[in-house]
Amino acid sequence: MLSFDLSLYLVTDRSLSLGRPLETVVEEAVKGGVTMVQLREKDASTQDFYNMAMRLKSILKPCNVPLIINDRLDIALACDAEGLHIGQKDMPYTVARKLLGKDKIIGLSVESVEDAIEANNLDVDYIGISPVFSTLTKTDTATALGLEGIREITRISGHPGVGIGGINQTNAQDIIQAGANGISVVSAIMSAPDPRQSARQLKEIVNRSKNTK
Ligand code: TZP
Ligand code: MG
Repeated sequence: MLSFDLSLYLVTDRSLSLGRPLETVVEEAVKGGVTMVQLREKDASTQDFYNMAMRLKSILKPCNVPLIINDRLDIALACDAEGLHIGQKDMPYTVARKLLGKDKIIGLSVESVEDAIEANNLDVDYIGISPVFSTLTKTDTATALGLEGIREITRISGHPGVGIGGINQTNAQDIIQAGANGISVVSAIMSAPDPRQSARQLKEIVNRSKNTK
């Protein structure tokens, strides 16, 4: 499997990019230190999603930043992305692994301690712990887990974990100190006036928090 770094994981939503092209925001974010990118564009047509994936791939490949595709196994295969991120109600993990092969990264969202216990039976590459805090970016989430939830899940999980939901410069440190290997953000970068600067700040906080853990 490819090596990867969950420290600062950008999840896209082009509707939050303040009119700037998705590619520009992602490129700036990578210059600021983003370590992984997940293409998550829920309302895109298959063709638009595929085209966006190919464009992001050409930006990310030279920087050695893995491109992970949300939910759409067909698109992950079609664009030979580095991986796939699935939720509890998406393609079953074992089927996704069979189709993608053992060399790809597969991440799974867990929304409870029970989900995390079940994920221990699967050789997923990481878990997305979701949502840590409630967020306007995704309103159909399970109940927010809070820092206590992150602590419990990272304690019992056998997989590296990244927190998602309502994370920004004010609380990134708490997420790492609660045991996560990284933070995953949408609006804190996609909607930032300066995505490069925002990514740089978040990365510094994560690195500093890891060093003092
Ligand atoms: N999954 C759980 S919360 C969320 C996703 C995709 C959205 C997080 O967005 P933000 O803007 O970082 O709170
Ligand atoms: Mg999904």
